[in-house]
Amino acid sequence: MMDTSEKIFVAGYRGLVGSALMRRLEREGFHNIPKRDRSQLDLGDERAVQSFFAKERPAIVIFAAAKVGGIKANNDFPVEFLLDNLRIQNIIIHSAYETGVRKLLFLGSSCIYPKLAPQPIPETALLGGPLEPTNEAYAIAKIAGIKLCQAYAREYGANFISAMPTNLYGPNDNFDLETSHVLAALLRKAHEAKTRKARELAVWGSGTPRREFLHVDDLASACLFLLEKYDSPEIINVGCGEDISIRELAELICAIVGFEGQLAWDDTKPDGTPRKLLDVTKLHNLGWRPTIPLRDGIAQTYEWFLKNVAH
Ligand code: GFB
Repeated sequence: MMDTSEKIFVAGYRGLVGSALMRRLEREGFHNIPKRDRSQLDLGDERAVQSFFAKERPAIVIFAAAKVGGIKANNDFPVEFLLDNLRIQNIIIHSAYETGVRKLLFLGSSCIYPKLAPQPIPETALLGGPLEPTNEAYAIAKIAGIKLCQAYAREYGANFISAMPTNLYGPNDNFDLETSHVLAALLRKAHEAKTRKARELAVWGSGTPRREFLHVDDLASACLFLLEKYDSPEIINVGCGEDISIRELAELICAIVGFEGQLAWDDTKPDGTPRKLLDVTKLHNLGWRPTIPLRDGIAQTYEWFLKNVAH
């Protein structure tokens, strides 16, 4: 078991992933968790981050800080997705090495894999073919982060590991329709369509792409599991092992929200990669399983949305 008095720094602690990690760590009894919000510590400011690490000397770092977004934001802002992510990950990984961090967990994304990777996607598919163009910039930044962690492990013996989560959702997700991922966007759209008594709900693309969705509390549980049990620089996938089509997702969300109108498909918007289902054999063999069924997770996230966003 990990020692709950160890100092853990969660970079990006207010985001979807970071806030789930904070809930989980606090529940497990960890109490030595330095918090700095954006106004106190700019993770893109190298000197500020270095002096934070030198002063706080965390034993463990979880890297959950990133510029993220859905298919449209990724496609519209490749410069920011590449530059901001490279900058913050380079600064934090290097500072962690310099101050002797015992273990670092870098979080990547399932979009690091080739557009036409074999399905379900094994870890060995990395760099086996061209990337999906809509999120190439983000994927390249995340691949660079993986490679930097592996380089610190190989060259300097650092215990820097990397996990690749599938598409995530849950409390503190981004519900802005221009920049959000599909699940949060459709929850909001279905809620607003129901409230306005609209006849139609606009869904992007063709509805045929397939995606795998993991509740962020399950990801937080997997992260703690990996911090305890996994010490290899080889990447490891984190998913639930099942995917659904965007059409099925939209229908499920409408049923949960109670919107009874029609779906209207907007084919001016991109589909992105046709399928993205992770092969989670490696993590399953270590003994970890998710616990939150998709329907329950969406219902719980809708409750959170009603209390915190829609009010
Ligand atoms: O979640 P999403 O934005 O990103 O879109 P990706 C998934 C699918 O849902 C695409 C469709 O086929 C979208 O066209 N979709 C339907 C919608 N309606 C909507 C909507 O209202 N909003 C959104 N956003 N999508 C992201 C990457 O890819 O996945 C990131 O861009 C990251 O880099 C993330 O890796 C996990 O799954 O296509």
